[in-house]
This record gives sequence, C-alpha cells and structure tokens, in this order.
Amino acid sequence: MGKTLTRKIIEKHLVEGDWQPGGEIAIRIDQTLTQDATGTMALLEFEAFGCPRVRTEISVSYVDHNMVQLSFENADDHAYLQSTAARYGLVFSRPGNGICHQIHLERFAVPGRTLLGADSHTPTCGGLAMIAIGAGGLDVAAAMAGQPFHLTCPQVVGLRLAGRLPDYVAAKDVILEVLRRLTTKGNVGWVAEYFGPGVAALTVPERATITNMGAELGVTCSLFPSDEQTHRFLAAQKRADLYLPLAADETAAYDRMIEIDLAKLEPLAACPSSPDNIKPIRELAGLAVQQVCIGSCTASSYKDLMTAAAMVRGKKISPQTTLVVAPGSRQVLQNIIRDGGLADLVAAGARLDECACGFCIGCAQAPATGTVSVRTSNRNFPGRSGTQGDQVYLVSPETAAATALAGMITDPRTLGQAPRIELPAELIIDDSMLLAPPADSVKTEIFRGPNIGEPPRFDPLSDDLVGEVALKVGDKITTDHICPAGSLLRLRSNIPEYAKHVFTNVDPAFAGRAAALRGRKLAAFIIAGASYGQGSSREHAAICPRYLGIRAIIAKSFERIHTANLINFGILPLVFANPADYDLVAPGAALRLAGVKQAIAAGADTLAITATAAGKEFTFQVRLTLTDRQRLIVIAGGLLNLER
Ligand code: MIC
Ligand code: SF4
Repeated sequence: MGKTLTRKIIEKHLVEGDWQPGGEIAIRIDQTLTQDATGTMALLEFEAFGCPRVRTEISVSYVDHNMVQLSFENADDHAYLQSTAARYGLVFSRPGNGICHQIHLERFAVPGRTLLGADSHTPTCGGLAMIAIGAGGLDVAAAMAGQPFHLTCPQVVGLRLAGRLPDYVAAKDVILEVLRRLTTKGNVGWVAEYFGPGVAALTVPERATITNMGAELGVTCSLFPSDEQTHRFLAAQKRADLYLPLAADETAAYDRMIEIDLAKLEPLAACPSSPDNIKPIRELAGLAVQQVCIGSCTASSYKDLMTAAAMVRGKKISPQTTLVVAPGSRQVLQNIIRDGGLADLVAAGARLDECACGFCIGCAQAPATGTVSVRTSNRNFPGRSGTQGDQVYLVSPETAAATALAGMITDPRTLGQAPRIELPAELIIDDSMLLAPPADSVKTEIFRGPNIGEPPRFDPLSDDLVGEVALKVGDKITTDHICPAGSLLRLRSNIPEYAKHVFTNVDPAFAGRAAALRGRKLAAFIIAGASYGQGSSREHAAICPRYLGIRAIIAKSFERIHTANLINFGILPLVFANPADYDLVAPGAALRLAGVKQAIAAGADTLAITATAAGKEFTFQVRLTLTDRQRLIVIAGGLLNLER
C-alpha cells in the first residue's frame, strides 16, 4: 500500500513515535513563524528557555496584526520584537511588509519542510507542500529552542479534485464547499490532503487560499502536492532552486475520501456567524450590502486583487457601499501598482488599507450597526469585526467585487466575460523590509517598554480541586469569545490587564467572579458544549483564564490547538463521559475533584467529579486524554514550570 504525502513528510521529520494514527508523535520543526499579537509572549517564553539563539533552519518574526499606534503599547511590542529578532537570530519582517502567511508563502516556504507558527492560519504554506501547523506561542518557543513538536499522529482525509473551476468560481468557493461538507466541528486529528487531476490547474496562491481556511475545519493542517505549479511560483519568486517534486503514491490509502468536481462548483458564501454556514450566492443575491472588504491572509494575493481590479475597471462602486482593499503583502502591493490594478481599484472608489490583518481581526473598518459586511477573509465569528451583532458574509474576491459594484450581494457570473489573470513570470521582489539578524547578535540590547510583562508563574496542580462553576457556555465557543482581539490586542504582552477582559462580550461579570473565587482560595471551572476553543491559536485564551484561577474546563469536546494551550498552562481539558451530564451542572454549582493529582500521576483517564447545587449532590465522570508528557506538564502547573 502506498503512502500519502502527509505521511511521507511527517515520517521524514519523526523524532519520536511511529506512523500510527491516534498515537503521539514528535516531529522536527524546520521553520517557525510568529506574529506580533502572539509573538511577544512567544519571545518572552523563548527567553525563559534560556536559549542563546534559535535552533531552526529559519524563524521569522512578523509584525502584521497590531498596526495602529494610538498609544505606546503596539509600538513598544514592535520594538521588543525587532530587538529580540536581532538578538536571538530571527528574521524580522517590519511593520507594513504584510501578513505573515502571505509573506511566508512568497519568501520562505519550501516544499517538503515543516513549519510551526504561532497563528492558526499557518497551514497556508501547505499550498506549497509544507507540513505547516498552527500552535500556541509556547509550543513555537520550544520549537525555536530546537525542541520537537508533539502532536497526535493524524488520520488523512483525501480530497480528490477533478475538473476545472468555471469562470467566476474561485479557490475560496472550493474551501467553502469543503466547509459545507465537513463543517467546523469534528475534524480534530485529521489532515486534509488534496490530490487528483483537478489540482494541476490550481496555482499556488489558490492552493494557499484552500489550505489557509482548512484552519476553520479544525484540521491539523492541509496539504497540496509540489508540482509544475509549485515550480512556476517558486521561479517567479526567484527561488526555483528550492523546488522539489512531491506527491502521494498512486496507491496511497486515505482514511477517508471526498470527491469534488470543480466544474460543478458555484459561488458560495459563509453566512453570519460561522464559516460553515454556507449558502450559494444565487440564494443571497439582492441583499443590500454597506461594506465590502477584500484582503486578509485568505484572499489577498496578486491574482485576487488583479481580478477584483479588472472587474471594477472603468466602473464606480455603489454609492451605498464602501470598498476596502488590503493587499496581503508589500510584494502584492508593488506588483499591482506596476500592473495598473491599484489604479483601477482606486479609480472605482476603493479605500486602501495597510498590507496587514486590519479589518479581519477587528482592528479596522468595523461595520456600522445592523449593516451587512461582505468580506474575503476566513472568520465571521460573532463580533469579530469589532461591531456587536455584526452580519459578516465570507466570499471570494470575484463575488466581493461584483457586490461592491451593485451595492447588494451579486453573483459574479451575471457580469459577462470573466477576467483572466495569470501569475506574472517576473515579479517585483524587494526584501528590504525583511531584516536578517546580525551574525554577532549577543551585543544587541533588548527593548523592554512598560507594556512588556512577563509570562505569569502558576502554581503546580494541588492534590484536590475544590471550587465552583464560574461560567456555563454552549457549543462552538471560539477564542474570540474567550479573549477578544480588536482594540484589546494592545494588551497581549500584559496578562494582568488582558485577563480583565476574558469573556467580556459573553458575560462581563465573569472576570470579577473568577477573581473573587481565587480570593476565597477556590478553583474556578467553566462548563462548555461541543468544539470549545475554535478559531485562533492565541494561548492568551488559556493564560488569561488560568491567571483568573480557572483550573479545569469541562466540555463536550475541544479543538486541537486550544487543548494544547490549556495543557501548556496547567488547565485540565475534561470531556463529559456522558454528554447529557452537561445539562445537569448548573452555573455556580460547587465541584470537587478529590485526589486529582494522584489520579493523573497514576495515569487515570477517567475522573469522578462531585457536584453540589441547591443542596443536591451528584457525581459524574469526565475523560482526560493525556500523554505521559502532558501528565507531567499539568502536574507541574504548566510547561514553563516543567522546563524551569
Ligand atoms: C486570528 O485570525 O484569529 C489571529 C488573530 O490571527 C489569531 C492569532 C492571534 O490571536 O493573535 C490566529 O488565528 O491564531
Ligand atoms: Fe491576520 Fe486575519 Fe489571517 Fe488572522 S486570519 S492572520 S487576523 S489576516
């Protein structure tokens, strides 16, 4: 039986374990990426490891999230990151150079290598045949220090693509179709591997759109083969020497197979407020739209923007609608300037935003109350745009451009001849915004402004956990619910301040209630439904609750990156053995896990919890799936304690 490409690359990097889906393995990490919103904490953690210089082939520190400097915090973070990059041997991508995933694909991705990134959309580089995985900052810090990355050996779903995309149907519609079929829940522990005759016509940036939004499926990563398209892309980037053909064996056996005929796809949208709430554009056509945003790491490549530009050329956008364009990188910006696309967009009425995350993470262009925003980005979780009660639709650049012209959701197929945009063979390439670290870096002084805190120190696990349910929430709680981003991103290096805002849009009294329990020396617990911790890799969604005294989360199920983050900071991710018990545990109930430390040390995978509410007591079972290494981590109170 042949091997999948996932297996081939992982086996080449194995340092612990064997290819046994479901078991624990550890892989060597060749490259890392961090961005400013997760990177300050990751670099502080790296410093705590006491390693003099990064031990990867390449580590890049990007600044792309916190781009607005209304006060000193973001600028301080940037200065800290620039100085730590120089000191510890990372390449520094200066603010304004663009979004980490787009730049990494253009300038650093190498087929067949591994990449670990402190951002959930790191799998974007799977479009260039990398095993590229998103993780919490602490796991990335450990990789920078040369440690292997531990993960569950994945199962592989093979997505066999056939046919060719019709006019006006984009890569974005492919991944929206995959999300329609697989949803955002229940894909933990899988890799999505694309293959088949339909793959050959997809360019690397199109593949990257598809692998990028695999993050919304909750898979470990997504992967395309390395072929002629890969060669063309690398050649245009003047990196053809790094090309290496890679593919699954013809006889590869996938754990699950999905067939997609590209020719049968149509323009789709993810409707408010989940990336898997998919409808065809033709069913939404006519809905009045007040804002259209083209950009984000999902869809802001040269082709995306030149296509939108060609569609609006010589026309004006609707007076009822604003059009915002944020190129994914400075390289994209320079090339659409050269080739006239920017002039067409601006002439049509587009507003130009910086090459950065911006509107995608609520750091710019929050929509007006009660209005519809149509975006090419990857997440439309409630309130993520910065406006409570927002109505965000996620679409392709083609649908976005058609919608901006008409002022209402519009099927681009109604616009006549579709533009054909080819990847230029020659691109303007200017790496002057990427600063290489000096060879002799020990003398670099590190800038530490008042916004730069320290990773907090936490107590080891106690013998018993006794406390109360501080919050009960439902299904699909995202990390945006737990630790909102937007204007609060400026607090990412300052845990005591950021922790005051945990669950602020869900229950503003939560942080105070948890802190009061901590004052009474009681543990605080959260009860949750299915798929807890969807979305980002931000480890703050574990660190801040832990800082407030949360010791365990009891949920129907958890997402992958968030589970690892909880363990890394000493919070127990407990799963209801019987999901119906979720209904029985009331907010405010007293909970007791007697002898928990000893049980975990002894390898128990089921624990009993006694709950008391309104004078009634009952006991229920929870499951705790930990490897031996993770048992040591939670007993120590977190990975940093264990390292120290
Ligand atoms: C996101 O898209 O939610 C982010 C902001 O890029 C996060 C990282 C962060 O919270 O800093 C992610 O996807 O991991
Ligand atoms: Fe930035 Fe949005 Fe991509 Fe996250 S999803 S990295 S916020 S552009």
